[in-house]
Formats: sequence, structure tokens, C-alpha cells
Amino acid sequence: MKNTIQPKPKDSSRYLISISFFVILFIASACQAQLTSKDLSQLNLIPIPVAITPDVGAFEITDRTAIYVNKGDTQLEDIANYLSEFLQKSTGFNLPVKNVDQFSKDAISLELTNSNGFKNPEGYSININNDVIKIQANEPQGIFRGIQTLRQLLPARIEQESQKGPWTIASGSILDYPQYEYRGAMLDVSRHFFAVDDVKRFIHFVATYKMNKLHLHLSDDQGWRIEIKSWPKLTEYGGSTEVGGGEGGYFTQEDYKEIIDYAQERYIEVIPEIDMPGHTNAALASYPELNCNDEAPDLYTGTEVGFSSFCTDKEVTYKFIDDVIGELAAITPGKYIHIGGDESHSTDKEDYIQFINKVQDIVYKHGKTMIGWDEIQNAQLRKESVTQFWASEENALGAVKQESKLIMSPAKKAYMDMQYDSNSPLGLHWAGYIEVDTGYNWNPSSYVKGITKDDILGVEAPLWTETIQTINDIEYMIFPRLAGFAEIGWSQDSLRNWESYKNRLLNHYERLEAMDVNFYKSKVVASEKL
Ligand code: TNX
Repeated sequence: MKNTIQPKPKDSSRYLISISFFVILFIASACQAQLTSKDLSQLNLIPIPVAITPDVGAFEITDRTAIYVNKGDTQLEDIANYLSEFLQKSTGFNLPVKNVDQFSKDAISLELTNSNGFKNPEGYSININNDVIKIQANEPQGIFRGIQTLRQLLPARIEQESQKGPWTIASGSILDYPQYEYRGAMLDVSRHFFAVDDVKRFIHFVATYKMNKLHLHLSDDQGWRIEIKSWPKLTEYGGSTEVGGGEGGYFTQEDYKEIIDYAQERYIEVIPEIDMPGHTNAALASYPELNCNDEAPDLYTGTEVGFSSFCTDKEVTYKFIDDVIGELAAITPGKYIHIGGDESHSTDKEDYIQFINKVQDIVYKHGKTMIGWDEIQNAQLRKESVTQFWASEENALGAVKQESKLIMSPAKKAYMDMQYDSNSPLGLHWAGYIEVDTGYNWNPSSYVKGITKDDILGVEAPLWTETIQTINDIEYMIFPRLAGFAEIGWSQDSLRNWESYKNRLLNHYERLEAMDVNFYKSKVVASEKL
């Protein structure tokens, strides 16, 4: 808290000082009055919604409040239970979930309806008056996104356990829907391994800001992190270490299911990545036959890139990939599988092209849609395949020429592993420093000349973990930048500007504190030390 001790005033200025004292008192009480009547439009929502219409009055959540859902809709019931559990932690109220159509007051109603004209599956509206909070959407995912807004309409302490009320929400209405269909974050669990609970906390953050994709970077030179039953040494040996020589680890298929279920409950699709043909030392060390010389290299615990490659002209390589993608597809309910394809500096270019073409066929054979880093555009892409732009504008343009849609992850803006500035204790800076304003101030649809909004599926912010070892480290790198990337993906361009965002973010700090998040308090957001 601010704790500035004023110097003792000189006698001659006493008169002036007592006047200013009253002026300050007056302003302070005016602010207070404004605070208590704070209307909806003064709340600091991130991402900013399409429209907010304030009204007079307020709804109060009390122990008499109940949550109502459409009769017999189990998905809605699950969401209602999620809301009830969330509210119980802080308020202590045990809000029942009811399955009736009729309510008159003390009601939070979650309603699926197609009468509100939403074309977007994640769109929702919230209407609040003294008696009812009504959240409406076409699809359950829209209701879920609306509940994330509801969280931010409540006092910040709603994020903390066992708090005192009152739990009031100002009256009015909100209409909201996303700008891009793909809004994601990536977590690299290969360079350093993170346990299921850490991944869940990451997912919770992603959900909080209405993102809908979690890209898991599951394999790299330093470790293979997903159990493949037909090739067990991948995890037994290839998962046994990490950057710096620590213990490593891996997800069993049951662990992976637990992650997917947790994400699905939040309407988040998990996208698994097996990076190839480069970034494969952990696999090459586990199975000598995947190397052209049949010799397994040692496990690797450094941070270099570009030195490993699958042997692209061996049949066993494709048998291996078929098995891996097959098992992964079977345990992945989502649409996409990411095949990496970046920085394959040890693969001959022609071999690389043939390799990606073949792997693409394998992905589609198993019923999934392929995503790869922007280098994959060197191959013959199917139109459905998605290209993740990270470094090369030429590659991005090449992908678009092949009618492949883009996920925008420009390293200079969207890489959450970049240091904020030269004093950041964690992170790299090969793509530059990414201060909070730098991360926010860009527009996916004008970032690369020649690429328009129609070419873009959405936005993703990756967190590579060469320097990141704990959930505390993760939080420091992603907060507050993650909230800005979420707003870039969700909110309308016309509503986005740094000044507005900066103020909302500053007011959002108390919510991050209530969420017990270890975040970077940037000078560009508030010049004084908070
Ligand atoms: C580049 S981004 C990589 C990763 C590193 C990252 C570190 C990309 C497709 N490849 O292998 O972890 O830089 O910032």
C-alpha cells in the first residue's frame, strides 16, 4: 500500500493547507459516493465486452439465491454447479441448482435460447435487475463465458475463500461475443515438466479470460511428456529429465484425460503438440532406430535448438509417427493435432518437405486437423491445415497462398517467455523485450502486410519454459500479459486501446491479488510502486 509521509507544513501556509484539506475531503467523499453507486459501465472488465448498458438498482446474492437452468439440460446443470461451487468458496452460501422454469426473485438464471439472435456459439448476454440475474446464450459455452464476466462483476474478494458480503452486482445489461474463434495459450511442459495441478491452474487462468484453446507442447529435445503405450521408453527414458538435469516427468494417459476433462468443463480445447522432425532428441535417445545411424544420442538438458532430426527416409520413422499420432488422436477429443515442424535446421529441406507431407496424411488418416509452426508452409498444405505464425512473415504469406488459415503468435509481441525488460529475473530476449504495453499494442489483422482478418483463425500466446521452473514462475511471466492477449482475441478492435486497457488492468490488480497470482507490476501500468 502507498505510505507516503508528508513533510510537516510551515506555519505561513497553514490557511491554504486547511482549505486544501477540505477540498481533498470533499473530493474523497465524492469518490466514495461514486464508488457505492458504481454502475456496470464503470467496472473494469477484461476482455472488454461488446456493449454495456447500465441501469439503476442492484442484485444481491444472499443465502436465499438459487441458480435456475433449463429443464433437463445436463450441460447447463454442470455449469450451474460450477458457478454454485465457485460462489460457495467465498460467500459460504450453498446456492441450490433448480430445474424449474418459473422464478420471480433471488434467481440467477442460466438460459439456453435461440431467440436472442446470437450467431456466435460463445456469445452471451447478461441482464441484471433487483430480482434476477439472467445469463442467456445459444450454447452452453456462451453461458460459461458469461459466468466469467459475472465473476468480474462481483467484488474482487469473490476470488478468495470465506469472505464477508454484501455481494451486490449493479443493474444493467451486457451483450458480448468474441472477435476470433481461436483464442489460446501454449504451455511448454517439455523443457521443464509441470504436474497436472499446475496445468489445471494454467487452464483456470485461460478460462478466466475467456480463452478457448490450451496448446500443450508435449515433446522436445529435453523431454517426452505423454505416455505412448506402444513405445513405452519415450516417457520411461525420454521423459526422465529436463533442462538443467532435474527429474523431468510425464503425463500418463489417465493424467492427460484428467487435464482434458478439466479443460472441457471450461469449454477449452486441448491441442497436443508432438514437435518433429527437429526438436526430437528425447525420442531419438529413447529409440536408436529413429536415428539414421541407429545410434541413440544422450539425453539432453541444455537449451540449444536445431540439432536433432528424425531420420526422414526410414520406414520405421513413419510407423512410429503413425502409432504416436494414432494413440494421441484416440485420447484427444478436440479437432486438432499440432505437429511442430519448427527450427528443423538439421533436416535437409527436400526431406523436410516430404516428411511434413507424409505426417500431414497421417494426421488426417486419424481424423484430426493438422496445425504446425509457420515453416510447414514449405510443404504442400491441405486447405484445412492451420499454420501458426511465430517468426517468418514470408512463411505466413506462403501459408495464406495455400489457403491455410493462420494462428497469430508473433514472437516479438505474443511470446510470454520473453523478458518484460532487461531487469526481468526470468525469460529470454531473443525476440526482444515485451513490456505489458508492447504485448497489448498490436493487431493480428494488420501485423503482417498482405494478411487480412479473413486469413486469421485467431491468436495464441506461447509460454516456452527454458527458464521457467515453477507455477510461481509461470504466473510471473503470464501475468498480466495473458489478460491482454485474451482481450486482443476476444474484444472488438474499435473498443481496444491502451489507455482504457491500462486503467482497467490497474484496477484489475486487486483481483489478481485475490486470486493469489504472482504477477509483474509493470511501471508502464502504474508509475508508482504499488
Ligand atoms: C523458439 S517458437 C522456439 C522454441 C523455443 C523458443 C524460446 C518456436 C516455434 N520455436 O523451441 O523454446 O523459441 O523462446
